Formats: sequence, structure tokens, C-alpha cells
Amino acid sequence: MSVTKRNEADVGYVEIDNPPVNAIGQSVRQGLLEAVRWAEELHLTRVILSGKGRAFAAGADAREFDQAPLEPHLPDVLNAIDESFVPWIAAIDGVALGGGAEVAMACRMRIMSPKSQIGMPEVTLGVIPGAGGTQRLPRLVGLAKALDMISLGKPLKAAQALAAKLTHTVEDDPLEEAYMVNTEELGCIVPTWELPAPEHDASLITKARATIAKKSPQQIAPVQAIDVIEAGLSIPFHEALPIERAAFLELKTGDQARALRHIFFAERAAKMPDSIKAETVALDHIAVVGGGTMGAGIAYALLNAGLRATILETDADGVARAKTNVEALIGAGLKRGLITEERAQGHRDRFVASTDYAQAGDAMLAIEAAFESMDVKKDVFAKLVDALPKDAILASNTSYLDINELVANLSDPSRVVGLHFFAPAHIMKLLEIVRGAQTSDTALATGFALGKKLRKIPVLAGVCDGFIGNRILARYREAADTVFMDGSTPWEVDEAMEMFGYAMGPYEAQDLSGLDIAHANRRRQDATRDPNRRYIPIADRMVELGKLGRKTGAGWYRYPGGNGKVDDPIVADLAIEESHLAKRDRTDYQAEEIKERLLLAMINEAADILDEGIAQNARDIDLVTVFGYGFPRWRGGLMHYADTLGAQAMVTRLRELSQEDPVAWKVSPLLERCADSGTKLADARPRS
Ligand code: T1G
Repeated sequence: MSVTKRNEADVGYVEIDNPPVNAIGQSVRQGLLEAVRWAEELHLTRVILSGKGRAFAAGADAREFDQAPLEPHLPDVLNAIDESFVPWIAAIDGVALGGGAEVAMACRMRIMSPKSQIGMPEVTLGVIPGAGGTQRLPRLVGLAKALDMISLGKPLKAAQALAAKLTHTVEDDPLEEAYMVNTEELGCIVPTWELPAPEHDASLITKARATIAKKSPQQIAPVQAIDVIEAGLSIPFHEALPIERAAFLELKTGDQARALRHIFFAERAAKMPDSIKAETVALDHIAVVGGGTMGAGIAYALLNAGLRATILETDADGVARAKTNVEALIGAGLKRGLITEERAQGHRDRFVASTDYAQAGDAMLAIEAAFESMDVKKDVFAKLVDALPKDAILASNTSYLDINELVANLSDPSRVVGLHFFAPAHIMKLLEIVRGAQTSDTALATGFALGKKLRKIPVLAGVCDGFIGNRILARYREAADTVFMDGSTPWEVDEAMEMFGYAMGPYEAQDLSGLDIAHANRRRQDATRDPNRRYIPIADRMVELGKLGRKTGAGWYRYPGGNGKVDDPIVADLAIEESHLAKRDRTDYQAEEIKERLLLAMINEAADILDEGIAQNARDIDLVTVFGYGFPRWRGGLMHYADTLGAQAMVTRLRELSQEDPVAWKVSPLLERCADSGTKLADARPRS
């Protein structure tokens, strides 16, 4: 059943019942249309529309977007509601989003509960409202608010909706209130479609365009949304609807909408693999070793999830630093209004920092976020083994180190798992769950359970240098340094990747994190590096010159006065000098080739990662690249983007590049298999 209906005397009750969030699929549309006819046949005086469960309606069913639209089409259903002589009241308790909001706006009246929300997030899926939203919303809230809501996609809380006149009232029991509404009052409300469109205001349109140019560059849906809203200001409502519909239908089959839908569903599919059959250990009290930036961020994420967190440090200074760092995060949460004073106090009550490991004696999970040194981490694990219950799970937040080596001295290596958080740990959604050779299913289940509690996006990774994300990042930077060495500059490389859609290129990003981190990893890899692999020494030269990035006032760029970045000719000269020393001819790379080389380098590396089983599937690699490394969401992630290029085309180009450097550009066997079999990366699986 998707829509239920009943009447009590002359009042009709229609309920959308399509769990879990009342997505408006074909059966819901059919049910709503039938309800309009039913109410008219019974000559009801009102219909009260509600949503069963936790949502009013989450919008059109995005799973239908890859197929041809099925009748009845939502615009037609909503016109029937809006034009019916029986007035409908939307009793909203939960979320009314996208098509859900459009249904509510086709009703004569809206009543929202205090915790409910209403909004038009279509642009986050690469489309625009396709059922009258671009025309009804401006009529209800005015041009400025409508432009803002639709082009940015941010929903309104009930109180904001009331202030914007998008809801008539906010009531604890919308259903009851809808029943109590005076019939005459209801009869006086003008149907939404008959309301006058707001006056055209060029300054508002220009302002809205400037805002999206900054906030969502290169995305086409926000631009189209503004175009359609503007078109509707000067033509009758029913003439504007076909313009809206045409734009929606065209967008939903486009690359950007497909990419954004892919990520939307990939994010929700990120769960523990069915192959892992085990239960998590208790998570109510978790130890975190190390109270630095990462440790404090992890502890704060635990506190935010309502858990107890004990940070273990080596000395009193470390304890003081841990307390300061966590308190600073609590203070920031308070300042931003993300937590109340009461919740902040709750966090403080559930937080301990100590040098005494016995303070975490009952913790069944410990996460070490100590200095990135194998010896330090092994020492920490030894102390945790002594202090915690023997079946407690031990996790390492290491971003590179080999988990299998880390457990070498442990009597029970099965209890160890990698939990790779991304800084800032309480904000970044990605969590790489690293499975060592002997990691038990219980340890993995615990990692996934923690990820769910922290509302993270968990991705299972195998053990290799850098797991999934940092291994791709290392190849990305190597390709960038090679282009830089052979004929470009950091700013040309960054500009090329920003043109592709990154918020910032690899050099500006590394100036933020610090050049010393990658430098330390290169030194760690010295002993095992392939001697036949070309080594680019420029980044080492930078570290030798003390150019570590923003933190030293200069890195790949200069930051005079700590403000904006400035190109640094000294850095450009380094490459020329190193090229000369290496007797290499320099090439004048254009942006298109820079972009192609860096993307193919990452795709080829990711294909190996998938081939080796370090990642389970391409979708997980998309989640890692989008949620951990700034890959543009509207491109769908690295592998989704790769599938738009096609395996055969990529293999052909990679073979050309391998003529230049057969080691760095060795074509991934998985890509070759995909090219030979015509398989998409999305459907490719590990070799074994
Ligand atoms: N279509 C299909 N499935 C959806 C869906 C949707 N719109 N929204 C959620 N789901 C599934 C989701 O995949 C998951 O499935 C389950 O519901 C629970 O979701 C015509 C064209 C509503 C705030 O953009 O923002 O309307 O994993 O895990 O955290 O103009 O879902 O259980 O199998 O996210 O409580 C516009 C998208 C569509 C809202 C609930 N609407 N959804 O969050 O649960 S386009 C949206 C959300 C449109 C019209 C246009 C969230 C939520 P599974 P969940 P949640």
C-alpha cells in the first residue's frame, strides 16, 4: 500500500505510506490522484494529507530517474490537488523534501511540527524541481527566498518556514490542528497556482547567479533552476510548467545528475559487507591514545555520539594538551550553535584524560592516534594489551603503516583493526576500516558499528601502503610533480585540477597539510622503493629549504601576511634546475593534458587497488575520493568518472604514456580486462 485514505464524516485523511521515507514513486502518485477524485466524489470539505513514519515525503523516488517517467506524472497530480474544489491541508511531521515539498505547496495550507523540515534539495541530485516547485515556491515565499532555497538546496526548519510564510502554522500535532482549521478560513485561501508570481527583480537574479557561481561552480542544475524561476515570472503558471518539466527531464539523464545520484546511493550503501558475520563489542566507553589534533577530534566525535571517551597520554603535559584540545572543540561546537550548554556539559562529564591506562580498564575498544611511528604504536599496543580486557578490540588510526607489522608482537593479532579517520576527525565523514591479515570479523564488525554510531561513511580497505585513499593520493602527487618537473608549475597544475572541479589543486592542498608529512613517508619508503621507478626530488628540495607550506609561511606558494597564496618563482626555478640536472627536455603542458595525466594516474592506481582486493568495489573508491580527498561530488567519484571515459580509451592512452615511462605508467591489468571485455569499472571485481 502506498497511499491510504479514509474519511470521518466530511473530512478526508490521506496518508502516504511508502517506507522508509515516503519517496514518491509511481504507486504514490497514482494513490494521490485517486484520492483527489475520491474526495471530490464524496464532496468532502477538506483532505488532510500526512506521511506515515519519520517523513512526510522525501521527494520523488530517485531510483526511478534512470527509467522513462511513468504516469501519472507528479506535476499533473499536484495540479489536480491544487485545482481541486476540495482544499487539501498538508500536515507535515518529518521531512517534506523535493517532490514532498511540492506536494505540500500544492495544498491550500501547510501545518508543520516543530521538528519538521521543508526544502528543495533537487540540485544536490543534479536536477531542478520538476513538479511545479520553481513556480509555486516563488508565489508563496517571494523571489529572493525561492531563488535561495532552490539554487542552493538547503531545507528550512519549521520556524524558518513559518517566518518565510511557507507554512501557515507550526503545531505539535499538525493532524489535530488540520482538523480544527475553520472551514470558512480554509475556503478563503487562494490556491497556490492562482497566486500572482513575484515581480521580476534583476538584482536578485544577478545576486543568485553570483552566489551559485561561487558555491557550486560548473554545476548546471543551479543555473537551470534560476533560469526556470526567472522564466516563470513573466508568463502564466501553466505555461511555465512545461519549461520546468523539460529542464528537469533533460537534467536527470545528464552526466552530473547521474553522478550525484550515484554518490547519493553509494553513500547509503556503505555498510558492513554481508560476508562479515560477527557482533560488535560494547562501544559505550572507548579509549583514545593520544590527545593531539587527531586524538582529540576522534574523542570529540565519540562524545558527540553520546559515548564515554578516555584519552590516554604519556605525561601531564600530554594530558593538559588533550584537555585543552577537546575543550576547544566543545567551545567551537557551542560557538557555532551545534551543541547546547547542556550537551557540552554532558560531553565534559563523559570525558577523561589521563596517563593512567587503568582509567580505560573497562573499555572494549581503544583507538590509538599516537605519533606515526611503528615503534611508538607497538609500544602503545603493548600497554593497551596489559590494561584492557583481553577481548577488547585495538584499533590504529595510522594513515599509512602496515597493520600486519603492527601486530607482529601481539599474542592475539585478531583483535586489531585499522580505523583511519580523516582530519578533522569529528567532521570528515570518511572512515577507512583496514583489515589486517589476521583481523577478526568481530574487530571489523566493531569498526563498522562505530562508523554507524559516528554517522561516518565506512569503507573496508586491505593493507597496502596508504590503503585506498592515501595510495591514490601518492600517485596523484607523483604525477603532479612529474608534470611540474617536466614543464609546468604548481599553479598551472592546481588551476587545471580546479577547472576539473576540485576546490583546490594538489599543491595548494599540500600547503595546507604540510609538505613534511609526504616527505616522512618518502623517507620511510626509501628502503623498499623500486630502483627503476623515476624519483622526482623537488618536494625533498622544498623540505630542505624549509618550505613546508602554510605553517612555515611558504611552501609551493608564498603566503605573505598569512593571507592569500602567491606564486613563488623560486619554486618554479627549482623544477627548471632539477630538469637541467636530470638532462630532461621540458614540455609546455596545457591544462587539458595536465588534467588528463593526473586523472589517468589516479584511475590506473585505483584500478590496481581494486584488482588487488584492497578495495572491494569501484563504488567504495568513489566514496573515498569524494568524501576523503575532495574529488568533485558532481563527477560521481574517481571510478564513476573513469567509466564516462571508457576502459578502452583509457588503456589506449595509458599505453602511449607507458612509452614515456613504463614503470610509472604500467597499465593496470584490471583496466585491460575491462577494455577487453567491455566491462565498466563499476562492475569490476578483484582479480582473485
Ligand atoms: N528516492 C529514493 N530513495 C530514497 C530517497 C529518494 N528521494 N530518499 C531516501 N531514500 C532511501 C535511501 O536511499 C535509503 O535507502 C532510505 O531511503 C533511507 O534514507 C520531483 C525531482 C529523506 C533526509 O533529495 O535527503 O523530488 O539505504 O539513509 O538519514 O521535484 O534520505 O535504506 O535502501 O538517507 O533518515 C529530492 C533525499 C528528490 C531527499 C532521510 N529529495 N533523501 O535521511 O535516511 S528529487 C531529496 C534524503 C525530487 C521533484 C524532484 C534523506 C532523508 P536504503 P537515508 P535518513
